[in-house]
Amino acid sequence: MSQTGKDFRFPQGFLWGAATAAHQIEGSPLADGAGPSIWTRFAHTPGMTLNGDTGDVACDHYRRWRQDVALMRELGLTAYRFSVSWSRILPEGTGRVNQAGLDFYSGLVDALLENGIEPLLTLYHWDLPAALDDRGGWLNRDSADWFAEYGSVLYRALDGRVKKWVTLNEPWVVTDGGYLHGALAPGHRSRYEAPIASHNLMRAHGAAVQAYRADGAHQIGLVVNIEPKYPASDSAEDAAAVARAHAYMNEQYLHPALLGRYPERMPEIFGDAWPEWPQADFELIRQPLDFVGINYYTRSVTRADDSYPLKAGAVRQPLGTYTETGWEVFPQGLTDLLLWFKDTYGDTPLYVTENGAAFFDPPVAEGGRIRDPLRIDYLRKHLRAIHEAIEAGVDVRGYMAWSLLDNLEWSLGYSKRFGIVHVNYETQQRTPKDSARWYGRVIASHGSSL
Ligand code: LGS
Repeated sequence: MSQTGKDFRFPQGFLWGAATAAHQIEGSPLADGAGPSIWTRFAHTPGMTLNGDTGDVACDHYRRWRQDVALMRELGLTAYRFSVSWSRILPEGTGRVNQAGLDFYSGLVDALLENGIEPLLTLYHWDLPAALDDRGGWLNRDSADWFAEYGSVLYRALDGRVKKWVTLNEPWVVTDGGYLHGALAPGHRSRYEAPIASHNLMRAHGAAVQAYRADGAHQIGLVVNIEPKYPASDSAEDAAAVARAHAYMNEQYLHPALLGRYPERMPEIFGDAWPEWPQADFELIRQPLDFVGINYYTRSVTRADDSYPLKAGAVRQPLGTYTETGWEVFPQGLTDLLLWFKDTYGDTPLYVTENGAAFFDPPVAEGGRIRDPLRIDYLRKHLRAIHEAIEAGVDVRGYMAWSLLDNLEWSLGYSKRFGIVHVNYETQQRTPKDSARWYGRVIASHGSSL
């Protein structure tokens, strides 16, 4: 029972996990025959990441994975979401398979299963093989075939041991960061490229699901980052800005995947850069999904402005609480989103596949303790928000905290710590923060102690 007197027990079989991604934790990007990815290249381009931080070492998980699985077991996790680095498996992106790459993930999956931890495997968490970027990357329509080929190699090697597969992580971020605003690899800035990259990502998603139905027999889904948009005022301009921002971020990928069409406002946002798409593409994109994963961090209070090309921006809340990355803590938004999803798309099973916060953590205290009460507060409030949605009838089946370990936050380098476990980047020592111990107790009580 929690301090509020309410019992927050979660449904039987609810998965309690933590999430990571290959480029952010593994290190050794070129080991054992792997090819470079766009992130290896991007991070080694001067000026692209804070302090020039790269993923060359990261959390050295590629060599310390056994210890990391032991840590997960110690915390009592029942699930672990990780991603596979495509260019470890196919160094040129297509064609020749690198057995050593498959062996690495196969060993990891076996160790998870031996410890009673269910693996959730993400095929694409942003690290496209550099060889495929040289062929146009996501701007090339062939990318759908490349991705299905890569998926099939993994399905044949791991399906059965892995029973939950994710095609793409956050196609919105891949496109907005990688092709529209250029802050993420491959660093393009083009209103004309962005819709094409998005569309090909979704074609690739569809092709990988299709391939899974041939080569796999369990569950596959898509992970999107979505955030509710609330109007900054009651003006008609702000209402229109909210509608644009909502279509752009929340519906641009879910609509084609689940309804087989784009939201109507897309041409309004992209103007003459929005192409006419062949109808057959939507038949490929819209494949029956076994689940959808939602990554939730914050909300946006939105107003009309002259930002390009959306003409909508976020307004800082004077009374809000903000994390170290400048994102407002707003747990109610997660309940709202889960209810919105059910209303809009129906009863597809959902997982919260990422949720968490970067806060300034004090140094490791004597006895190896790290007090991070703000992170505990963040996680508790969001878990309660999920519980509220479940009580209201939304089928949420699991929760993955972002992240298991402090890690490489893309262009922001090692400056932001999201882990429930602290990583000392000099020694690679792992130290569970108070939040990790707290989460372990929540898991042991099935949520009752929230
Ligand atoms: O590390 C990433 C986490 C951290 O925060 C992870 O690899 C991604 O999948 C995911 O995008 N992550 C993340 N997203 C938060 C996005 C919030 C954007 C709010 C922008 C407000 C100005």
